[in-house]
Amino acid sequence: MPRALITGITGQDGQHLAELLNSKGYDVFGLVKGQNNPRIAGVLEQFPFVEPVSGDLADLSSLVKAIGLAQPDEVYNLGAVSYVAYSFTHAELTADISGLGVLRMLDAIRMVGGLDDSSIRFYQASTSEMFGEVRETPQTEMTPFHPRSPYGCAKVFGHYITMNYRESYDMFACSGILFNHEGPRRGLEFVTRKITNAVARIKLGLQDEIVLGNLDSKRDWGYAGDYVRAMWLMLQHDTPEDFVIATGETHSIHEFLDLAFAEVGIDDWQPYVRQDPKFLRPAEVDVLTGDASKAKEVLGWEPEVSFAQLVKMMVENDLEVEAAKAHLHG
Ligand code: NAP
Ligand code: G4F
Repeated sequence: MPRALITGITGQDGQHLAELLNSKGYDVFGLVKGQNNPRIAGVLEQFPFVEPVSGDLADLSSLVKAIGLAQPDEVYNLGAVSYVAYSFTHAELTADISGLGVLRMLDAIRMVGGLDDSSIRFYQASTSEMFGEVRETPQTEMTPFHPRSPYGCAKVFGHYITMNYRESYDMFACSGILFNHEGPRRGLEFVTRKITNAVARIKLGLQDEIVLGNLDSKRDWGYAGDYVRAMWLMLQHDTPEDFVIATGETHSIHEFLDLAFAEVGIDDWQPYVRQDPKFLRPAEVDVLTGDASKAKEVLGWEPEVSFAQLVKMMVENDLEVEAAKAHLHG
């Protein structure tokens, strides 16, 4: 059986990837941080096939130990401080975990696997945030980076150090430049889930309004379940290469609100949405649109869930979750 170690196992993508690899017969190991975290234990309960291994991307020796224990054929580095707004107020932490954490994991692989052993395949979770103030549209693997947040800057370092270790030490190390991807497991701090959760609660009479920041930004939103398939395909390819993963469509937050509210029968959402400058960022990424032609041609990857299906799936899930919670408490 192939063996995989996933960092960020408790996050949205970690959960989807763990399920995918389990369905393919992998032994799945998940890096978990902290000495006793009930939230993590709660998430892992849903994935009894995942073998937890203790470790933190801030601590090289813990990563060396985790690789030694898991003896993985593949490492998926999904762990990060991933919330862009938080990265502005926690810039050093973000640089440490989302940037230097990549270097530590690459070094841990070399230390355990042997300095010239390229047998462990490494996936780095790069991001469309690296394009930031975009230099061209759509963005491809060749588009120059111009990050607009401490998170984007940290990820640019992670991206280049992955490329550098591939070129310097012949490692099978590659990066997926993934555009925004969402789903029912998305954290409540991100705009899509914040909206679908609030829409469900408004429909159920549990909340009156949603307070948001910039409604004009546009994103290329896909479904997380489709995107983890691309991660796996990259590590099965003959050569380590970087790939853009995106739908190629861009939509505004206005459009997301239109579909989400329509799903619960509300045509005019204006009375339910308030804007507050506290949700504006010091620098914004206005619009992202990815070109995933390379992944389609080389890996045979295609997204399966459309934007409309994604919004519907998220609203339906939040209606179920919030109704169950209300029933439990009421
Ligand atoms: P997420 O839900 O925010 O999950 C982040 C994960 O990182 C959590 O499991 C978290 O663990 C873990 N983590 C945080 N600090 C850590 C540390 N010091 N050591 C080890 N693990 C740590 O993120 P996601 O949406 O699944 O995204 C997965 C990866 O893809 C991230 O690297 C993200 O930056 C990148 N990415 C995401 C998107 C997207 O649209 N979702 C797009 C492009 C790239 P705890 O639960 O213990 O905090
Ligand atoms: O949902 P967001 O916080 O996602 P963002 O900033 O695009 O980052 C996500 O996608 C990246 C890929 O490009 C990942 F690398 C990253 O880890 C993360 O998963 O914000 C989306 C847009 C922004 O323009 C933001 O300003 O929504 C705008 N927005 C407006 N009101 C809001 C809100 N964002 C949040 N989170 N909360 C609001 O109230």
